[in-house]
Amino acid sequence: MSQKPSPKRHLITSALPYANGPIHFGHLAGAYLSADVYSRHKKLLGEKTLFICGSDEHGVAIMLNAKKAGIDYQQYVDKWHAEHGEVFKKYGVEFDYFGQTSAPYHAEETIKWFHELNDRGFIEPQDSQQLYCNDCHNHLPDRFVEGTCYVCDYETARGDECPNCGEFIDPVRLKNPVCKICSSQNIKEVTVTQYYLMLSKYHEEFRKWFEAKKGSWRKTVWPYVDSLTKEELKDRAITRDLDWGIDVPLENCEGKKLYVWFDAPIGYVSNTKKLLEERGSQEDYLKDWWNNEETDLTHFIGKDNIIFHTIIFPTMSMASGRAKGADHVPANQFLNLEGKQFSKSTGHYVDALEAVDEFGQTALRYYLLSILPEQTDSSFSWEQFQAKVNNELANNIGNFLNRCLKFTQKHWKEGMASEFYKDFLKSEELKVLSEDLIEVNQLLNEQSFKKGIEKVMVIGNKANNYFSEQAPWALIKEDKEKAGKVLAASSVYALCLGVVMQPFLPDLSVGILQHFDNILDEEKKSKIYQGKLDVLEEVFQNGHCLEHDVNALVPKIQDETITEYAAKLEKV
Ligand code: B3M
Ligand code: ZN
Repeated sequence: MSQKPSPKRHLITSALPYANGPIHFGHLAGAYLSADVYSRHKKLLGEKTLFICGSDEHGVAIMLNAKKAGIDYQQYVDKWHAEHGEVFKKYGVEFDYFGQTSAPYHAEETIKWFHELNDRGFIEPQDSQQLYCNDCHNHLPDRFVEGTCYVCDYETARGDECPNCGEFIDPVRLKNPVCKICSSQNIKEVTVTQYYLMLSKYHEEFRKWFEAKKGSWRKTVWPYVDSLTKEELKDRAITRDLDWGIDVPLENCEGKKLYVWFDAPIGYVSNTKKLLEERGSQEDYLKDWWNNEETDLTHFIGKDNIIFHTIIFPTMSMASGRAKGADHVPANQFLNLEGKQFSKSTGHYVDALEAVDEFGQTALRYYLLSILPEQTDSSFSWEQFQAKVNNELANNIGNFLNRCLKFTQKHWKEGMASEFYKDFLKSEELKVLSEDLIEVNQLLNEQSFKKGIEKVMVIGNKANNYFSEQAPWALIKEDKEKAGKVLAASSVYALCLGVVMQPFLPDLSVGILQHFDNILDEEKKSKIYQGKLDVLEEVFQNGHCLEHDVNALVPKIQDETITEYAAKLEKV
């Protein structure tokens, strides 16, 4: 069987975070870190790649919190947008574009989608029963109303969903409804016209597209979507009576806005357009990217966003003719904190910015990647964080790098001649190293990120064991040339580790590769990354000299610090 050729372009998206509260480890592990690894991986392979994200800035939850904070909506979302940008930067999550759905360019794109769907018969008006507050004179869609769940009797079910039983709520059926804007219970039912996305009309086409994904999508995703869509697709209201959002672009729709989940995923597309414009690119965001069969489209999301990314947005894309459906939706499960859900309100929570300032990007990325909830929920624990960082990263890899580079610099100040590298570059060990690198590539191509970082650590262990077994510090006393060869081999390991770590631990990678920047360029780096280690002959053709001071690359985490962080959680 011939191998499928690698797609020409990669369009990678991470769920647009709501501009409505802090980003925590659960979000990072859910939709951002693996996407960043994937994007860096593809770029390192030299493949055309765009990594798109932005803030999701509409919807009732945001309106409620902005009202509570006493600031206008725009100010409120701008503040969260800026803070999220900072978190991503500190964690090394490097989007090509991080836009805002409140921006005019996004409304412009969203309106095109609306018209296209409307013209093709996929949007229809329908009368529906809604709640209206007689005291503050607001319509009460979604979270503007709370009441007792008609399925499980939970007392504070929201107008869109019951947090207790998960029921998709029809607000008019809530018992004892309360207005969340003014706390009034003086609520009436009114008949209002809303516009619906006629998903039912696309059912057959949808299934044709969806069934082709069987076998390639995760087991936590495909069967779930299959069971939801086998019989029919339900039409969904995509308009609301609100004063924040994108205006419904039809006549007689004053006061109506598009539902946040209609415009949010279009943010991936509008942000791509904006990016290409800002880069002065000749490419067309639709023809060359979103509507191009040569594009491989991956949405990185948490499991609570599956329906929108596997059913509704693909249908909007294909039915409108503006974009292709997703190729992969590697939805992650949830990450907990010490076994319980993250909760800012109860204080069972870690401030991601404070943590990264304390522990650094490398330690946190390492631990979070090694516990990614790819197949099942997982849990962040301070004790395990310290153990993994200290034992696996610092003692093992950090220690190897430090010993290898320091020792080489001390004894070969003027650099090491190319002869020293020759034996290792023809050795069995090098072949194994090449196979290991290829395996990391394959794991990342399959979007298996946890296994990917595990494999990187296997390479690190091999390097560390080689160094310890060969004991160059003893060897040098008897046979300097032999010790030199061991160190040359060790620096080849160090270089390969620095390269293969780049997608996972970019900061540490930079720390390692700065020692090789005098013999490396992007093309050679890409070859090493792909396990094409023949290139090392050329890399080391004139030997190698360590020009920069060697500093400890992976600091250990002290017991006191961990105790302090763990205690903060126990207090609540
Ligand atoms: N903002 C939900 C979330 O942050 C939502 C994702 C939108 S992706 C188009 O969980
Ligand atoms: Zn009210």
